[in-house]
Amino acid sequence: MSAGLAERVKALAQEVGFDRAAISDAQPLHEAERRIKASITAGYLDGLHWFTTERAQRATHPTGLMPGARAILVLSASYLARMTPPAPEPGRPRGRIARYAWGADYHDVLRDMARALVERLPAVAGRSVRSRIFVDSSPLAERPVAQRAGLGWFGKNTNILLPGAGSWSFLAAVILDLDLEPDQPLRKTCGACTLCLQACPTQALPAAYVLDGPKCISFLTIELRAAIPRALRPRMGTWVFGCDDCQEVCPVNRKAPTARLAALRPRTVDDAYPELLPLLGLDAEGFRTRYRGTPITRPKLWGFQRNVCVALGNASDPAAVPVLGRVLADNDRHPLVRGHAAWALGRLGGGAARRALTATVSKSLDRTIRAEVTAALAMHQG
Ligand code: B12
Repeated sequence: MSAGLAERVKALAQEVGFDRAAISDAQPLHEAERRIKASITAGYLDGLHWFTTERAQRATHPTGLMPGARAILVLSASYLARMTPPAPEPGRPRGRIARYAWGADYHDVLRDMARALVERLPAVAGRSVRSRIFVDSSPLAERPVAQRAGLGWFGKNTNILLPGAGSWSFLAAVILDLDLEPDQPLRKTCGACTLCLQACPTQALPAAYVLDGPKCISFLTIELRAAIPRALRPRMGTWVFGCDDCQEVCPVNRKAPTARLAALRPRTVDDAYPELLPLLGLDAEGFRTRYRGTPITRPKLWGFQRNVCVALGNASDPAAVPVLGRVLADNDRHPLVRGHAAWALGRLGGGAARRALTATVSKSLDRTIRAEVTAALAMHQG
C-alpha cells in the first residue's frame, strides 16, 4: 500500500485541472446498495428507465466494473460561476438554468481531464496502469464513493458537500489497479440544519438524504419524456433546465469560491437567465446551434420548449399570451409543447388567453392537447 504514490497521483489530478482528489478502496458499497435499492422500491427513481436494481448492484461493486480494481481515485471540479440576474423588464420574461449547465458540458470537460490524468499515470506509477474513467455516464455510484473517500459528506439534499466548497462541484472517478492508501471518510454532517428540505418547492426531499426523483424539478425539466404533472407545474417557478433551489439555501454553499475552469462559466447572461419568448421561436437547427456542447440538448427541443411554456405560465407576463396562443394553434409543434402552452394560457388568465384557448376548441386536436385545453379553460373559470 503506497502512501507516497497516492499523494503523487492526487497531485497529478490537480495538475490536469481537478480541484480536489481523494482515494477510496474498491470494496463493495453495501450501505449505498441498500439505500439505492430502497429508493427504487419506494418509486424514487421512477421515470429513469435505465435505473434498475441490476444497475444499483453494478454501481456499488467496483470490481465488477473493472476486474482487478484496487483503488478508486475520486475527483471534483467546481462549476460555481457568478452572474447577476438582469433587472426584470416587462415584455421580456426570463427563465433560469441550473448553474451546472451554464457553460460547456461537464461530461466532456471532466472526461478530457481524466484522460489526461490516465495518460500520465504510468510515468508516476513506474509501470503500466489499468484504469476506467467514470463521469456520470457509466454506472458507478459516484456520491457514495466520494463520501467514502472523504472528499465530502452527504448533505441532506443528497448532494456531496466539500469542506469549504459546498456542493457546487462535479464528481468524477477513476478505478485503478494500483494499490493506493485510501483516505478516511469525514466526520462532518449538516448537523440540525434542514433548510434544503424546507426550500424544495415540490417537496422532493421527503426526509434527509432521500430524493423523491419524480418530484424533483431537475428530473421534471431534464429527464422526464412526458407531460409534467399539472399539480407540480405552478411550483416550478421559472426553471427551464435543472434546479438549484436546494443548493442555493445551503449555508455551506454561501462561502464557496468560484470555479477555476473557464469552460464551465457562462458566456452571456442568457446562458444563465435566458429570455423565454425567443426560445419558443427556435427550430431544431436553431436549438442545436445555440446549445451544442452544453448539457441543455438532453431533453431535446420539444422537452425544453415544454419547460419554457411552464416557466412562461409562472412568469406572469401578459406579453407571453399571443406567443403561447400561436404555439397552441401550430399543428407542426410537438403535442406536448402545445399542451403545455395551453396550460400556461390557463395559468396566465385574462380575456386574450381565454380567446386563444376557445379558438382551438372547434378544431380537431390530439387527445392530450384537448385535455390540456379543457383543464386550462377550467382554470379560467375557477
Ligand atoms: C440519476 C441522477 C440524478 C437524478 C436523481 C434521481 C435520484 N432519485 O437520485 C436527477 C435527474 C433528479 C438528478 C438531479 C441532480 N443532479 Co444528478 N445524478 C444522477 C446520477 C447519474 C446517479 C445518482 C444516483 O445514483 N441516484 C440514486 C440515489 C438513490 O443514489 P445516490 O444519490 O448516489 O446516493 C444516495 C444513497 O446512495 C445514500 N447513501 C449512500 N451511502 C450513504 C452514506 C451516508 C452516510 C448517507 C447519509 C447516505 C448514503 O444517500 C444518497 C441519497 O439517497 C449521478 C452520477 C452518478 N453516476 O452517480 C448524478 C449526480 C449525483 N448529479 C449531480 C448533480 C450536479 C445534480 C443536480 C444538482 C443538477 C441540477 N442542478 O439540476 C441535481 C441535484 C438534485 C438533488 N438534490 O440530488 C452530481 C452531484 C454532485 C455532488 N456534489 O453531489 C452527480 C454526482 C453528477 C456528477 N458526476 O457530478 N441527478
